[in-house]
Amino acid sequence: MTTRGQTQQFDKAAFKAAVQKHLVTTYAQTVETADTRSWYLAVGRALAEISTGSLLETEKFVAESNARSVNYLSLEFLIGRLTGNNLISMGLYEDVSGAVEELGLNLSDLLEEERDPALGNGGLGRLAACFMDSLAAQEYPAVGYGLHYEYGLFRQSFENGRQVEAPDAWRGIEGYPWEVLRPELNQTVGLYGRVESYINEDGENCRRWVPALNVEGVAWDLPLIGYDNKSVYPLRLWECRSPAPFNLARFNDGDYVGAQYGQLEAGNVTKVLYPNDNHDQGKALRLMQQYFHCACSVADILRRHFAAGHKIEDFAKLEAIQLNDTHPTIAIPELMRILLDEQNLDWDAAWAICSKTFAYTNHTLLPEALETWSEALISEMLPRHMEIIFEINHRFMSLVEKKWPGNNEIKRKLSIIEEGPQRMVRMANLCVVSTYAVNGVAALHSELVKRDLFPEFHELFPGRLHNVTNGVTPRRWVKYCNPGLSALISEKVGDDWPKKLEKIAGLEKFADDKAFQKRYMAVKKENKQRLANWVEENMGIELDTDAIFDIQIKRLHEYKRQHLNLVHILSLYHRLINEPTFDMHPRVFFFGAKAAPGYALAKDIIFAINKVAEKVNNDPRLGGKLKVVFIPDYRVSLAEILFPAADVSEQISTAGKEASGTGNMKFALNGALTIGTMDGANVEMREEVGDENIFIFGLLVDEVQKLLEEGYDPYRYYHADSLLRASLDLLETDEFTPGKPGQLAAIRHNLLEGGDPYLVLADFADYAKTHEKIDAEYRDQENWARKAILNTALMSKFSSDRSIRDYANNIWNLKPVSKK
Ligand code: DL6
Repeated sequence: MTTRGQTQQFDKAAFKAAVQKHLVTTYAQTVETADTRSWYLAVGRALAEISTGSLLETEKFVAESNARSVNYLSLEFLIGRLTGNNLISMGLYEDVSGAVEELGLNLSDLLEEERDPALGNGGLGRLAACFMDSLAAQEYPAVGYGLHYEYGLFRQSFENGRQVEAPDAWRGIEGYPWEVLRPELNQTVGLYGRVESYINEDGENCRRWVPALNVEGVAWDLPLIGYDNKSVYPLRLWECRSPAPFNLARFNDGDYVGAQYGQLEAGNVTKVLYPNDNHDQGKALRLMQQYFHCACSVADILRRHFAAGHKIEDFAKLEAIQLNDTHPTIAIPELMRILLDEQNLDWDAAWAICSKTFAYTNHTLLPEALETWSEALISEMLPRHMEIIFEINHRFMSLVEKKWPGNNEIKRKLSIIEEGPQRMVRMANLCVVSTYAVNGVAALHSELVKRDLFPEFHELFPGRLHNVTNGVTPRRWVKYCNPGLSALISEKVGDDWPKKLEKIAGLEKFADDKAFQKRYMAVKKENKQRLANWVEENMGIELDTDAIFDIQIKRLHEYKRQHLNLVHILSLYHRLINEPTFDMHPRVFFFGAKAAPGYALAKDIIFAINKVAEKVNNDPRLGGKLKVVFIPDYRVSLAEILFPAADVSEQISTAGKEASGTGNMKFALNGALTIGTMDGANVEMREEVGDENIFIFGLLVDEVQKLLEEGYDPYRYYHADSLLRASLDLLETDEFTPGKPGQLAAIRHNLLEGGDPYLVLADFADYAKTHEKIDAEYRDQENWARKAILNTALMSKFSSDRSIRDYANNIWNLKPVSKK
């Protein structure tokens, strides 16, 4: 019907016919009965026909070119809506817009019908999505491997200010138009059972796993469409099903419910995404998810390898496997098991392949996020894998003994097995021991990985620890979400900046150009209006777009310190009411954040912000100067409205706690000025934009550590600072919860009696002072425009294309393969 790429013509008539065909044959609607959603689905299917064809061609092309590939294993891919972004990558946005107009439809309305595939929690999952986009845009052969969750991250609503969670059936009942089932790729995955010894044909003693239960892995492919090229790679998501529809013996005995047990259990494995962010829950079902994901993915990588005619000995030459955090670590003993027990290699040969295949990305230093699994659980569910882990550890301990003879303390620290009442397997240690490269995600984070998390590993394996600073895709995060700014950039630097972000540096010379400043700020104003309209329509709150739009959007976590932001808002409230001479430029504080359902304090913080919002938004004494908006159900599609509308970006984590952040990059690229600590990628952003174009405050990593070592006393700050005291004390009153004092007291309690583990009070004064500086600087609009333009112009380092090139050159040894 039509194909993609610059050299092919879009066949409008054929496309319209395909849409109408899908409307009738796939969705059983007619032109008369179809609603907007049916039209969106039909358009999606018609487009997916094009991309699926290209995906199959690319698979064949990559296999035939004997190219090395990267396999990106991640339990999360927070891809966001695909249709609009894919249209841009395919170069068909205008054409399809015109085609659907001829069908009497509006493309923007259709795009709004798409539900966000929320297959991730936050930064880690979104990073994986940006990386897939950049791999495809630069034609690095790649397959993304993930899970086909039936329910994505929960939907959030507020009831009387409190978070309420609901299931997120992201595919709808009709299914997701972009995905395609690949039945020929099904895999069988074993679980539980026992390991037996046997003697093979050559008289050798061997071990093999006899699983007690098998489940089936069904592959769904989503297209990863290369921007302005002809490559389409698969994002392969595994769904767990029972291999038999039901137990026939039980069924014949009349036990209809019992007969379906197997099926119900298998379906549970990929039922729902775990809603944890930076927290390890250690639940058996989660381990089953991880193993299921790894078993299907490793088997599929081997299938591709053999199908292309390659030998097992060449596996590490042709395949790199990147582990996105420790969640897919069990892929390491799984590959070893296959090499030893199925490919019949000896240990050294198997280890030589395995240890040259895997690389691991660490995304956090927080101890509670470093995964451990009980040895008992692994032994029960994956008995052969536990044997292999013991053997890896045994050999590793000999290496440690050689390096530090007789030093049991170091052995205890580095061992993959943590001794204690219940022995635990440390997945991060297993990763560092078994991979050829380990990387942190920003320069500061990678230094702390070396210095604080893995110092002995760094000594033992020099050169294994790397840094790859994160990045974001300029296609989704500027071109698609900010069309006004995109047009302006193209006009000044040409229109190839979405794939060569270095080009935006060309804007720097316009930073002082008054006419350009005006146009740049006019775009910002339009974007603020778009957000204000959304807020009015969906939340009934009227906003003034002359106010400073100050935005903090990210998962809710104490270390990210939304409560520091809240205490500052309380201080402004206090001052507006009690200090007659206090003046501030009108400001709207936006929040968007989901709290893990079991994280009580995070939920209390959401409740408090909502209660404060109710009051300040309606308090006539404030003269409209202060507004607070908590956007419900924050997700990628809302992020696409929020990032372009921000004047100020809040990146205020306790120094040393945020590995990188990527929202910080999206904000700055869209011209928001950052208020932030010297944490994560903020440090490198400051290097790029210069100290005068970013608002840095707060304690440095070493100061944080020193203060905690010396014995941090939050009361010291509370007693010394009357504004801080007054602000915190408001949380004890019924000011925001009329007739119910103390409803918000948990936060104050955590910050005072609870010891304030993330040093909110220690950083408050500097934070408040820095906000005053922002207020003063914003009043000079030309000065602000200049800084905002420079932020856009100086962000090219933070393109995920650069991150992927760093991985390709320094870790994966991967070359682009361009499909003509
Ligand atoms: O690297 C992506 C992203 C970073 O930008 C964030 O700073 C970091 O918090 C996040 N880490 C996680 C770890 N989750 N677990 N487990 O989400 O990674």
